Amino acid sequence: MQVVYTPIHLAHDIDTETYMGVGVPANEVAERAERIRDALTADGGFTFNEPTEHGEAPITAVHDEGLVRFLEVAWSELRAQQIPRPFLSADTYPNRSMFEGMSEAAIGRLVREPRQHVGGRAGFWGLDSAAPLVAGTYVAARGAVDVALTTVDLVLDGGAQAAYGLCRPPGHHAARSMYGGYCFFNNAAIAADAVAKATGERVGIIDVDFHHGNGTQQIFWRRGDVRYVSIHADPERQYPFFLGRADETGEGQGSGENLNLPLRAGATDEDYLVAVDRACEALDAVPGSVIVVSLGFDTYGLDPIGDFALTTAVYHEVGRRVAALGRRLVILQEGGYHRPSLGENARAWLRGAEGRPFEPRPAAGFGPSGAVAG
Ligand code: SP5
Ligand code: ZN
Repeated sequence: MQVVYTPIHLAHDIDTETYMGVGVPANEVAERAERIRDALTADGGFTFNEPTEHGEAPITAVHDEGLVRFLEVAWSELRAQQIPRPFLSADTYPNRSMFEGMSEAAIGRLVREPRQHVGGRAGFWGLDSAAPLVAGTYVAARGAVDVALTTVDLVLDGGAQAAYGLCRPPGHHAARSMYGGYCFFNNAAIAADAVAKATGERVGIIDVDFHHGNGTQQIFWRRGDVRYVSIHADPERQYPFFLGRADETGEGQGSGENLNLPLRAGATDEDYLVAVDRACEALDAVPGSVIVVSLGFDTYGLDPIGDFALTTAVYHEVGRRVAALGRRLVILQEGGYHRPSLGENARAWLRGAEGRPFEPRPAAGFGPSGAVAG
């Protein structure tokens, strides 16, 4: 399988994030992508490509240009304002209750980017305080978009039946006018929009990250040309809390084009495959030749921030079932934070999608049960 990877992601790395106001070891670290790259290299069945630059137009096709400009200057603003922090996170968010009782017109005028304080600007554009922004974040996020769009090129122009973009930072929490959840630009949404425009066909997205892809849902909420289907932890108990429920189905042209399949804590391989079959049914009903996959491994039983119980073996089966739809696949990396298993899990999924046998590597320390060997 063709893979797209760039070391540019290394520019965005951090050892601490904040969780509910306290510094904790960062989850979304550079080691994640390096682990996956190493496992795919060792497998021998993957061909690595460097991304090509695709410019800003495909980004502003789905994101507000103000978000792009903020991310571009946020780090230098933090430094210029002499706020000594190892990373930027917001001061104040515009909680909707701040404007309670005001008209929608008044709220529309008030909720705007404050120009002079970077902590206020970050509050305006940000979803949460757990997406640390550092000196290399913008360059890395632009690199991840180029990885996604080069993966699209391999599928649309290069004739690949499936290709994998090792995107980092991930993207599915980033909305049209918002970053967050370790995400800055929505790689999968940018890719799906590019596919829709290039082919004139409808596009399906299947999001199998542990978390609901609130950003992707928001971007395509009113669009009839992109169907978004997501399997994720019930937002009653997990991030992003305010989107991802089963009754969110889209509006306008997008009515009926959004399908959320929330799962309980402790969801097993069997539970998961039932949801995968429902997701595949919804995608099978959409005409078109390309499906974009938002691929996360935070569904793994040992993931430090997830609460599902999936094993490495099920990833091979999920890849197989998604490929069985017979569409060309643009597979893009999202989350997954149990570093020791990431390479094996990615390898299993991608081998399944390519119709190759599972063949787990017990020497790597993680067997099909997900248990630590030895
Ligand atoms: C792309 C992606 O997977 N983003 C995930 C963002 C999750 N942000 C919230 C992290 C909350 C960590 N909770 C730790 C609970 C430990 N019991
Ligand atoms: Zn996730």
